[in-house]
Amino acid sequence: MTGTLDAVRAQHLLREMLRIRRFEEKCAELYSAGKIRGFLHLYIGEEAVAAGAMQALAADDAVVATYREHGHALARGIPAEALMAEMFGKQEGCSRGRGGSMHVFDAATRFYGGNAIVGGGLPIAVGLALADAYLGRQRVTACFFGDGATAEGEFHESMNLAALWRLPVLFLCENNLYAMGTRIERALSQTDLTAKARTYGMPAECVDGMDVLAVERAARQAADAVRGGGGPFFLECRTYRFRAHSMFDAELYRDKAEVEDWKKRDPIALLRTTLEAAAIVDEAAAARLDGEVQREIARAVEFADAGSWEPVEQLTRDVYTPAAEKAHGFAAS
Ligand SMILES: Cc1ncc(C[n+]2csc(CCOP(=O)(O)OP(=O)(O)O)c2C)c(N)n1
Repeated sequence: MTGTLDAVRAQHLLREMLRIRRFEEKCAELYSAGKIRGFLHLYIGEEAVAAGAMQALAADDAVVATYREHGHALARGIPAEALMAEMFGKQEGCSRGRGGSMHVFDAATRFYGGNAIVGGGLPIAVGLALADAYLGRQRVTACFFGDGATAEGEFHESMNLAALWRLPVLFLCENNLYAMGTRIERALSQTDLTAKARTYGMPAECVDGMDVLAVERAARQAADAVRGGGGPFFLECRTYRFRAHSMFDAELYRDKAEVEDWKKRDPIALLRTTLEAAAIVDEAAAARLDGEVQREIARAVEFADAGSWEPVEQLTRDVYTPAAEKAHGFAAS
């Protein structure tokens, strides 16, 4: 392992996973304190997927995610301050506070959501990739979605068109075994999602989604294949969420022992063990890193707290109406 382990990159991965973990732990606290409202879906346990996969993307690639997307947003490069302000609903948020937890959007990093609709991001990703193909741009669109989305019509239509037109989409399926309270075997006739993807005629692989180094490696190979004109690629990442589906979930559908078992393969602890064995990170260095990350998150909370609410007069900004059309001089057709 040591021979193939790039120390700088591996430490970066550790930092990214810690940033996601600490950000979300703080969000859970702030939700209970009433600072964050609406729905809140935590990604804790799944950090290796976003942190690893995002390394395979270039700045002008696009990312599409689900409602469990704080980790993707952070790993994609949206600053923690802008993301936390978004969580608070403040206008300093990356989506002016209009998206909130489930609809994070950021044009600067080509982050196209955040989508509350299960499977809703898939056709968006295919559309983005179609535009790139038309314009001859060598870009990749990475599309994250859960196992639950593979039962949706949008999944089948998107897979079909992406394969048929050989579009540059990297499908990243986060198989955490559950769709809310429904275990995969109760909802899917084909539970082998990699096999399912292959039926569309696209290459598909499965990777241990708790092992960030494995995810990074697999995602790089997949993204390179897509960028090289190979058409879409499906990567299934087997993972697990340690927390409830959302803040309103009593978790009666799964065994506590199962959760504890998966926690033994906590992606952050797994990488730390590897880095300690390779003498890349020791306890003091890990504590220092954690301290830096905690300070970054504390600054983000301060920034969000000091932020402002959008004035009521701005309520119709970005809303398409005949009045706005007139005011901005759009041509009526
Ligand atoms: C079209 C649609 N149907 C149902 C729901 C309700 N719903 C919200 S989350 C969810 C489960 C999704 O599971 P999965 O895609 O595996 O993602 P995970 O939550 O496991 O990350 C469902 C059914 C929804 N938001 N959209």
